[in-house]
Amino acid sequence: MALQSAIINVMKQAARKASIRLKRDYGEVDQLQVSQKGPSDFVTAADVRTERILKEELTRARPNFGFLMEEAGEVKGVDPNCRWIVDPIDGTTNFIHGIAHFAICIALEELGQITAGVILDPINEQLFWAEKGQGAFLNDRRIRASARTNFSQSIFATGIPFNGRGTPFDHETSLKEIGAVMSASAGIRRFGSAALDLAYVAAGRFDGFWESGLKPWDIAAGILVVREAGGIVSDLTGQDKMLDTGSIVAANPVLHKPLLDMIFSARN
Ligand code: 2AM
Ligand code: CA
Repeated sequence: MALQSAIINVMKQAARKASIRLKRDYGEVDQLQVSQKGPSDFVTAADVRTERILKEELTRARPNFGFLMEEAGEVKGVDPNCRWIVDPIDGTTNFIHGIAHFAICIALEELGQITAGVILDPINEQLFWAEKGQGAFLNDRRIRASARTNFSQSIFATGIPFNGRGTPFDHETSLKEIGAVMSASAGIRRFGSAALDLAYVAAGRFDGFWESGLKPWDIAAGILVVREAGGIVSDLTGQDKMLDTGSIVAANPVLHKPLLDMIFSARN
């Protein structure tokens, strides 16, 4: 059983509490698929409600901390050094389509450093979590990035731009990246939740993951979970500026550089 601090307990409890209603909402989405309007408005309401529950729970436990949230944006706290970075549903498109692959994400940022992260897949009851210096866990089990060293036997996840996201240049660039990696690897996966892609790298399921155009709440928790699982994380230029640039390359220690180099040369 993993050692847990008070703060990680607060984060897990907030995520679990928010997930109860979210799971019920997800059950209803299927019913809405047939209506012409579709479930989008309903899902937006679920998103906002989930975020509100998370904010209430986290505020009750740490009244002075600030927030950076997908829906409500930035909320300054009394304590300027500590803030929660929150994504109520990462993988919203999956949620809308009744695909059971989405997550609630909470990260704690202290003095600009991510010190704790929680990614909860409520449908599959998989809670990925990490605290700085304490290792990474899936529920109560320690997880580690994969030990695979052969690129051609490795699986890589990515996210690709879609209608409404990214410029034509981004779409073309993404195709070049995918072209390079698909020819050299055992396959590419596109599951639609950057947070769970990172969690799967941490658990050794994916050997690596890359994506551009992401927001801090998509990746903040996952960056720490991957690192605490022994993986390497950088942005697309190899720097530690993922939250600023929105680009990310995460992989096990052997495959990170080959993946980064491959993507970099495919783009340029
Ligand atoms: P979301 O579900 O919270 O929107 C999938 O490629 C990843 O991209 C998901 O983590 C998804 O998070 C995120 N994403 C989807 N649309 C986005 C947008 N317009 N801007 C930034 N990130 C987006
Ligand atoms: Ca997200």
